[in-house]
Amino acid sequence: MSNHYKFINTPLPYSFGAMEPYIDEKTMYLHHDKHLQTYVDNLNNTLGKYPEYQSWTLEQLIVNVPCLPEEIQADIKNNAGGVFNHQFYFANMSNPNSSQPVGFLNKAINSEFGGYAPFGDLFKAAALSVFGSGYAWLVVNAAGHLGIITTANQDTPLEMGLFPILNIDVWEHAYYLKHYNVRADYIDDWFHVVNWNNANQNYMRCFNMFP
Ligand code: MN3
Repeated sequence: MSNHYKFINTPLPYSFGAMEPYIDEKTMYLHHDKHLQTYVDNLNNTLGKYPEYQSWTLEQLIVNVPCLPEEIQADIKNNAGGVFNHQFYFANMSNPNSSQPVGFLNKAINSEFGGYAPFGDLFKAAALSVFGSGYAWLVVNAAGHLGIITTANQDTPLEMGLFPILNIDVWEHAYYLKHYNVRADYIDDWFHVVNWNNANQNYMRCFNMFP
């Protein structure tokens, strides 16, 4: 995806059915081609009327919302956030595997959470605690430590000065077709499709360890 206007909803690097049986093909299709597409379209429509912001990157738009004209602030916040959060979510998935955290991120999870299992429990509890629509995130904070946070709607960790490593979308559209109202089952299934290599690369990038 180009990182400024006109934003493009690039195809997923895997098939819609690639996360079966944990995340179903129809959900992946609707989530990417309909939900994410709508955020991309809405963002482009708004920026189409404001050429002065068309060179801004997605991240610049998100962190500089207060600098934008008041009449488009909510629009940009929701839609740029929606594009960022979904790109991040899809990039952090890979074909079902039983893998666990790898590399430097694995070491950090072990030292800061006491291992993968306690981390998983905390992350699941956070994802379950989101009231309404939102996300749970693994982030690096300003002190360089890992943390688990939740965000509402299409808010992002960027505007909080946090560096995102991994996220799970817990809006109902992310799981309702397969898991109905049982978000806990969706979270358990999602752990099978986490792309830990990508998460580790995010972590390394945060500390400039990534080539
Ligand atoms: Mn979503």
